[in-house]
Amino acid sequence: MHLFVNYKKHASMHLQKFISIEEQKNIVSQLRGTIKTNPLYVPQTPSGKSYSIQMTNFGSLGWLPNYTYGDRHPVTDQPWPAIPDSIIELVDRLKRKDHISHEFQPQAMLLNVYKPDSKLGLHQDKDELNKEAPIVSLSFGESATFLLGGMKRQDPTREIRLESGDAFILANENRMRFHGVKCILPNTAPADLMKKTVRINLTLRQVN
Ligand code: MD3
Ligand code: FE
Repeated sequence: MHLFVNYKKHASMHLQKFISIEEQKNIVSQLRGTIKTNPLYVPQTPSGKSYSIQMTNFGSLGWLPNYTYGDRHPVTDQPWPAIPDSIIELVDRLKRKDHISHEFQPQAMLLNVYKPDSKLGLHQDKDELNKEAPIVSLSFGESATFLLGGMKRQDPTREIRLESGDAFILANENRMRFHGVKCILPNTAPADLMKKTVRINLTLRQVN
C-alpha cells in the first residue's frame, strides 16, 4: 500500500538525453526486428474513428483501443513479445538513480509511432487499475511538441519539447494530468537512427 505515493516528490520529470545515442540505435534496431511478428496497427476508437498514430505493445499486457489491457495482439491474436532487455536495463538505471520507485514493475510497454502529421489529442491515462505506479515515457527519432495540462481538460497546458533520448516520468501528482502530442518536428532526429521521418514513443506501465 502507498508504495509509490510520496516517492521523490520533487524528482525532475523530464530527463533530457537520458538514453545515449548508442543505446538509442541498439533499442531502435531491436524494436525494428520484432515488428515483423508484432505488427503495428492503427487503433480505432469504439465509435470507429482512426487515430493518426500506429501502435503495438510488449510485455504481459498491452493497451487496446477499447480502453482496456489485454494479453494478446488484436490482429495476430498472439501474446505480446517480452519487453526487451535493453529497456529493462533503462528502467533499472532509473531506479538506481532514484528517479522512480524500486517497486515499479512494468507490465505493459506501449509503442506509439508518429508520422510527420500525427497528433494525439489531450487525454488522461486512466485505464490502469494501479494509479499509484508511475508511467515512464521514452522518446526516439523526431522531436515532438508535447502538451502537459492539469487535472481538468480545461486547465491550461504548457508545451514541452520531447527529443530523441529523453525520458519523462509521470508520478505522484503528475500521474493523472491531461496530456497530448501537438505536433512532430520533422528533420530533428539524430542522424542514422531512423529509416523514415518518424517518432517512436514507448510508455512503460504497471497496470495492476
Ligand atoms: C503525462 N503518449 O501513450 S508520452 C500515451 O508521446 C501517451 O506518445 C504520448 O500519452 C506520446 O498515452 C505522451 C508522455 C506521457 C505519458 C503518460 C502520461 C505523459 C503523461 C501520463 C500522465 C501525464
Ligand atoms: Fe497518455
